[in-house]
Amino acid sequence: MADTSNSRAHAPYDSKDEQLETARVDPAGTRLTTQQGVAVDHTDDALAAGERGPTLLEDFHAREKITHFDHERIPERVVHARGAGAYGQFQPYDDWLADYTVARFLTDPSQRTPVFTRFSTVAGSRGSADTVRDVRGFATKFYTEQGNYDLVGNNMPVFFIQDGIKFPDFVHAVKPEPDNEIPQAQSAHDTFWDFVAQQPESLHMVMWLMSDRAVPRSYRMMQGFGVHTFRFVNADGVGTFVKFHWTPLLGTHSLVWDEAQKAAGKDPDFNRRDLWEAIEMGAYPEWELGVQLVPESDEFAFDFDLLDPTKIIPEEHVPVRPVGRLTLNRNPHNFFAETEQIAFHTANVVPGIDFTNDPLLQARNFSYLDTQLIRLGGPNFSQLPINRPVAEVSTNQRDGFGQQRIHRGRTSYVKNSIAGGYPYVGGDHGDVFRHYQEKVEGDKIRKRAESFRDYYSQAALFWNSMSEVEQEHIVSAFRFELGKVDHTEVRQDVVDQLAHVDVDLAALVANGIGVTPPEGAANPNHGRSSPALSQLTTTMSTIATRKVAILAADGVDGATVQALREALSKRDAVPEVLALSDGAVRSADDTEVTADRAINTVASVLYDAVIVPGGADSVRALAADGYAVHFLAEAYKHAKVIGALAEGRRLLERAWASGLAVAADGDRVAEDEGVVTAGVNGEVPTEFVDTFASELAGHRVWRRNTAEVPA
Ligand code: HDE
Repeated sequence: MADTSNSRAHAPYDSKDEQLETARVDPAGTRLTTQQGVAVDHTDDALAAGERGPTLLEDFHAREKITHFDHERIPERVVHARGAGAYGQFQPYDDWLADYTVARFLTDPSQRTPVFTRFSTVAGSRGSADTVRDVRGFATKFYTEQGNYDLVGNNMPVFFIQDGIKFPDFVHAVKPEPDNEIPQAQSAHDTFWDFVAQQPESLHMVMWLMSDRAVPRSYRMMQGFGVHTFRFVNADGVGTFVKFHWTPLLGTHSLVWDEAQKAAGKDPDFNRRDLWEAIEMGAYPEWELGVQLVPESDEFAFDFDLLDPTKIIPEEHVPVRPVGRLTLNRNPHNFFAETEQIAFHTANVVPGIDFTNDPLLQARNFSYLDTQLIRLGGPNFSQLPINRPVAEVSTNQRDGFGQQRIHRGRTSYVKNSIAGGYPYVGGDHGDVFRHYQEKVEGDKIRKRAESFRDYYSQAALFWNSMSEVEQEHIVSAFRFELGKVDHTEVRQDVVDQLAHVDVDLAALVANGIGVTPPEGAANPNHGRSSPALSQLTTTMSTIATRKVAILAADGVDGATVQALREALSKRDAVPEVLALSDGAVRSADDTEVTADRAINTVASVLYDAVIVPGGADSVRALAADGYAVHFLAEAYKHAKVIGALAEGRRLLERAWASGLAVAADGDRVAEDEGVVTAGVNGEVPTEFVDTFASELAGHRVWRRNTAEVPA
């Protein structure tokens, strides 16, 4: 169980935790003071001239209290403002990577490096909802013995633009429009799609953004990517190109769009809460770090440029090789001090990891330090507890807002003789950072490399690699987003661009948004695919941490509920009994069944699956409750696994009859796909549990046709 209380009852988890402990404070047993340590015995009324008189300026306590409050906000991140984070550790499996890099935290299997990982959305402001259609940030700070290394990635392996100078344009286009600040945390508006139409290099990333990747079920079920091609450097100074991949051990899974929109209202903290709760219950999220390695001699072996961040290296060409395991196992104590004040920077590298000339990465190496200066108020932010390395820090940098250290001595320069030459400069390769030596020459020009010009091939590769249901989701997403664009010519321009990716896709989108479908393929689709790009290939056999709602009212079969709880918990799923009101329900044999929540305080979109146990009275009561019936109907609509036992099956019929499943011609529409039933009370047959679990492990019942089911 993670410790989130304020008092420490355990040994430090790791070197970073030990260091953080020196900064933690605990109000237990203390009395209230001012910031100067002066105790006060009255904090409810300001000092005033008489009972009904004016407040006095000399009330330093009131002034201090209000002044601090007035200054409690710092600028939110200009992008990735909304996020959540956790501590953990990274450990390599073995030392094979030592042939390629001198970075010890990646090559010494005895090292467990402390980390903090922050996940985020990109466009929304700090208070926006979690489940919006957006890219997700996946940033990890490794507090290594050789200094801090930050891997500041996303859950999609490519980016919208090729050169960092376009970033302000891109972000201005996707953010709320400047006249009325509408819409919040959405790309479904004119300026974003105008940008896309004008900037075809964004198309590959836009395909990812319209895919299910943009609505993750959980941060714990997301892949992560370093995006750029980076460079490893080994003990001989030899470089190797590298792409970083994070693979979640629970598989990569998403919400469906209708569900995501509803979850944004039912629980705006959906992803944040999920991460927090999983860690609290000891179900620590885990990812495998993998690398794709390309020898420098193969720099030009691909039909795209390795320096172009709008391209992937298909895994079928260069396999992802496993390196080690990231485990997140502790929640922060204080959101502001830790999650808000953490400062990531792509240029925080350690010996053995270096940059390439990817023009997006080069710009990031400027931007991330620069942005912290305004966000965290000056050049000493690396001394904030969350940002401090565990490696020894000795610089000649002094002064500046918020300096926390008291540097002794008379020298703050090198070389010096007065202070014995300290801090000394030097060390061996592998121990100190030495920039990779690369011969560079060229004219001073503003020009995009010709090798960056193919905007469409990999967008088509992505499209071709999707399963049928994933393709359907992409088409619907384009229709939804472009359907919110007022300028018809922008809609048309985007469709015309899509014709370069795939003419059928362009036509399907055009037909949904009232613009002209393309007359022919602007570019013939090359027909290639990369199976690794489909999320459906990531399904695991586990149902660990999946939330299963058990609907119950008075008269429920108590033994069934108990057996369900046990069977699901045994498989590490999270069963919750939902009742018509909080507290408990009386079972058919008059025992008490604890209700975890009242149905009207939650919604089906917050659960992965639902089961209705038997008990005639319980089912009758549920059938008479709109929330309960809707809960079931909506779960069905969102392709979730549904289970029903004995009389519980009648609630399905009620939900079907409620219009859920009656088509215009009066036929029953609901199929039994993904509906698992058993006729018994008092026990839960093994076959029922096995089938239910295997459907749930598949995440969703995609073979179920829900098109005619009302949303
Ligand atoms: Fe960022 N990005 N970015 N970005 N980015 C920031 O840094 C920027 C890019 C990413 O949890 C900012 O501290 C530029 C790619 C993440 O704190 C800022 C360019 C990728 C986070 C910034 C990019 C990312 C940020 C805002 C184009 C995926 C959140 C606040 C040249 C590989 C980190 C801050 C956290 C945050 C600039 C492009 C990921 C302004 C100029 C590509 C995960 O510095």
